[in-house]
Amino acid sequence: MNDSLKIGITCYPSLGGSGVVATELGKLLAERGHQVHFITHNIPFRLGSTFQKNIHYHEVDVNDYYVFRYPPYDLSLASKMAQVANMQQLDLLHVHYAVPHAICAYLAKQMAPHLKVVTTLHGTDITVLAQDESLKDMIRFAINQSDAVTAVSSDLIRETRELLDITREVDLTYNFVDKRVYYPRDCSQLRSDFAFPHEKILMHISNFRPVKRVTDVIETFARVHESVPSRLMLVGEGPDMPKVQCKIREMGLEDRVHFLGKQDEIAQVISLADVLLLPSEKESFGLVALEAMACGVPTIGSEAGGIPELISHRETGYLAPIGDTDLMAQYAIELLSNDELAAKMREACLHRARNVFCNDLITQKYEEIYYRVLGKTVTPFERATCEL
Ligand code: GMT
Repeated sequence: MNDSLKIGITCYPSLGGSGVVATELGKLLAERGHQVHFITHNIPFRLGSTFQKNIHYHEVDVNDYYVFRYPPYDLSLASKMAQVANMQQLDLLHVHYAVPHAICAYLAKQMAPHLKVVTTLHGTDITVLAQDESLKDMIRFAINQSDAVTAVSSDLIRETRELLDITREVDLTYNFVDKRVYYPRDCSQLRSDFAFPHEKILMHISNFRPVKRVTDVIETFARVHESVPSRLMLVGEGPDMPKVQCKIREMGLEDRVHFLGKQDEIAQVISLADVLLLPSEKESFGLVALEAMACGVPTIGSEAGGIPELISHRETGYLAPIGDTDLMAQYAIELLSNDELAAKMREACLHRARNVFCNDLITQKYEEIYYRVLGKTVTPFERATCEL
């Protein structure tokens, strides 16, 4: 290891792609010899509870004194960040999701002036929260005060600049997958529990929030099923679930749809699918489509946000305008009724995931940003090479 760092990481530990990316990054940095300190209100769910070398966990306790109508989580977090930064002599704090983490980091820095702050924007912290006039100025302030800012797609960088009128440099750091975890799993046995051999499997995985447009998944599936014998697997849970169940009943598809609820072994589950559907209204990147790609499964996605940077149209999946379920169904039928095309796309998926979005490349990019903000010149270390 050339120059190991002490890095604090704050993220949402129990939900969302931002927490997944932050935790996986922390694990990879620890493997590369850095000391990683998670500062969160719970153990990040992807961390697991087993001892891991170079990984430390600092729990944020929130004071709930009776005069508080709302326990001041943000202040407790900022205070913990500063304590850990001073006690452990952290070099930097990497916060994932601007609200409230970037502003808490700013406050912590006032109490630990040596600390550098790197903020990663993940999507809805800008596309939804920066539209809220009561938060907008604070988000802009936190971004401008960070020593480095990264965003998970070029589209998110564009939207951040437009919405917040920001001119500062923002580094592009795509989501990534660990190729040791995300690869095509053998699931021929398991598949027979869900579909007959002649049937295809379409899948959707999300938190079932309105932004995911899960009812578009049902409409698309209904059309596909008219031409191609198929099943739909829905993975995840969230507020739109009752609406989705209602739509499935209305369309008479109950016996063709399987609800799997929340699943941890995503690589295993995705490997069951022939195609993933991601018709989101907003999606700064679409981590789940990358997870699918790494398992050799193409995605039919909307043209929202950063999805077109991830999915190469007609090569690793298809892109359609938001809400155009007719076109999405047409693409699915084209793919599912042509085995040769499906095999070609599968290979293209594996190649793209491993070459463009591989863990080594993106981790190295984050490392370079850390060294830059710390003003450290490091001996050039071996460039990560990602390949099949
Ligand atoms: O998908 C979600 O709604 C969860 C959200 C989050 O807060 O973690 O995901 C965002 O961050 C992910 C990781 O960078 C991206 O892959 C998702 O595209 C992004 N979600 C949206 O922009 C809606």
